[in-house]
Amino acid sequence: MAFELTASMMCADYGHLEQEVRNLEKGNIDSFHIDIMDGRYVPNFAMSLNDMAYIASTASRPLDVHLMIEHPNNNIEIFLKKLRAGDTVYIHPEAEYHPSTTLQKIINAGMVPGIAINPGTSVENVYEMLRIVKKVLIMSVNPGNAGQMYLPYVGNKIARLLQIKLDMDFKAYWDGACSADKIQKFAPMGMDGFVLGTTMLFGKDRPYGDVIKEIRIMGKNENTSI
Ligand code: S6P
Ligand code: MG
Repeated sequence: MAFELTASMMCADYGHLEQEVRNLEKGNIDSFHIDIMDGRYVPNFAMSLNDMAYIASTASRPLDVHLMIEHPNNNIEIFLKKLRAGDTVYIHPEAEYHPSTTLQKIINAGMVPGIAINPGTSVENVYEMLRIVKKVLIMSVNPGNAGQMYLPYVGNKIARLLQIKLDMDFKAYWDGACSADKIQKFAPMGMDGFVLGTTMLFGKDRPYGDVIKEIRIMGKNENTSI
């Protein structure tokens, strides 16, 4: 089953950001994952508006913007006007009083609406929103940092979400500590894509194209059903 690979740009080399974008595109990455943090919703600051806007102006592939900010509804327009139609914007439902209002703003701006589900949030909590969104980002680490350990209790929820997905109109993506065994297990189960960070893609001293090609092959190998 085909699946998408997206590069977590908070892990990229900021001294050569344009070159990083070019090399990733040459290596056939599908999209660029942009982790925006406000130091409140998560205890970190990673990327911000200008980083996102620069990559949007440089990349020809889509952006996948993961907003880890409180009350995105208050200022989401600032982000939306720097993006291109077809880019994805994920919000965290817990960070918003009325997440469906914010999702509607994303839809109205011509972007793809998504929600990110934290490890401690159950599928039931966000169930109605699954009818509105086109993408669900399943956090397999607590949001805020790259280079963390996978939280194994998330595995049960993923299987359930992939089952629900069969009757709804969203795609499911993995975010956090994505390793070879996760791709081998969850791609054949129906996971639509994976965010690649320090675990598999960045800082490996290997051409991105070689790593990406290998990952695409390993995702086809096993056949596991839900
Ligand atoms: C975490 C963030 C993620 C990370 C990604 C890094 O708050 O949402 O997108 O950047 O998980 O990957 P890795 O392999 O370093 O965990
Ligand atoms: Mg992310």
